[in-house]
Amino acid sequence: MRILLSLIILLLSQEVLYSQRTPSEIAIFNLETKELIRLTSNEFADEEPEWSPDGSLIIFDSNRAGSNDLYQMKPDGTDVIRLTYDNAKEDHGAWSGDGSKLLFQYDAGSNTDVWLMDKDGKNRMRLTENPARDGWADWSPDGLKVVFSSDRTGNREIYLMNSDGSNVIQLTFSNTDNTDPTFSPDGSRIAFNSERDGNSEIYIMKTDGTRQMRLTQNTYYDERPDWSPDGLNILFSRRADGEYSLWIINLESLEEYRVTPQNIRVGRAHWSPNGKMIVTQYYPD
Ligand SMILES: [Ca+2]
Ligand SMILES: [Ca+2]
Ligand SMILES: [Ca+2]
Ligand SMILES: [Ca+2]
Repeated sequence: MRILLSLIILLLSQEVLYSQRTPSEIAIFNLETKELIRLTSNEFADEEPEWSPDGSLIIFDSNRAGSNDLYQMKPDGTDVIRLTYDNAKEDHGAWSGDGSKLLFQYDAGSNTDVWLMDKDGKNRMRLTENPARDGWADWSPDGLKVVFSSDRTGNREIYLMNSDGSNVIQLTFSNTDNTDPTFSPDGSRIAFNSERDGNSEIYIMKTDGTRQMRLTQNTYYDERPDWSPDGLNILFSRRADGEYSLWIINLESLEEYRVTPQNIRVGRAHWSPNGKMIVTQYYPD
């Protein structure tokens, strides 16, 4: 009887977990062959993958062990290692330029903050301490600065701080949501998305917040920019008619094209260091 009861409770708690996040997988899309290779296969939400700077590892987050945690694996999907172990929600991992550290978002239930840790999960350190939602963080290539998004003024704006959490500077002032900031490979600019012009578009700016420039202009929801390793293009997600696909825009010509076929449902994505592949969140069903 007790075993049966435990089983029912387990099934109910699993049901709650499933309903929190849509089941998804991590996959690699080859830009040359257009082949999609699936790296995970389970009923849990595997999300937000990012390739390590040397190409040897992929970090992602998953709720496969109950609470959301960060994991690493090899780019062939083997050697999966769990990096965080507590009941809080850890997600949105980002590699430092030298591959030694990870930024992540930590949510213990009340709000989220930006934390960092060594790539093996050791030496956790809190960078923001604010009742607002702070997260979506990315490093400058030299590791000295961290850019992040926070709703501490009421809507999400982009902020820059030193990588020890000191000297926080607000970069955007638009009264609409601005998020997903990411540094260019040469460290001179930051790409982000903003809803200031009606719906979400991709923007770039200098790292002091000046020279803000819109790249996309359409009625679709454009978000999650990621610079190509050569700095010439930006990969982003576009939601049209409820479906996400990946697009690339050229920074010189502003010409844009669809990367993934319309029948492949994808989410947040990042370039491989050699620029030939993309690792992405993928929805098989
Ligand atoms: Ca999964
Ligand atoms: Ca956790
Ligand atoms: Ca916070
Ligand atoms: Ca748009």
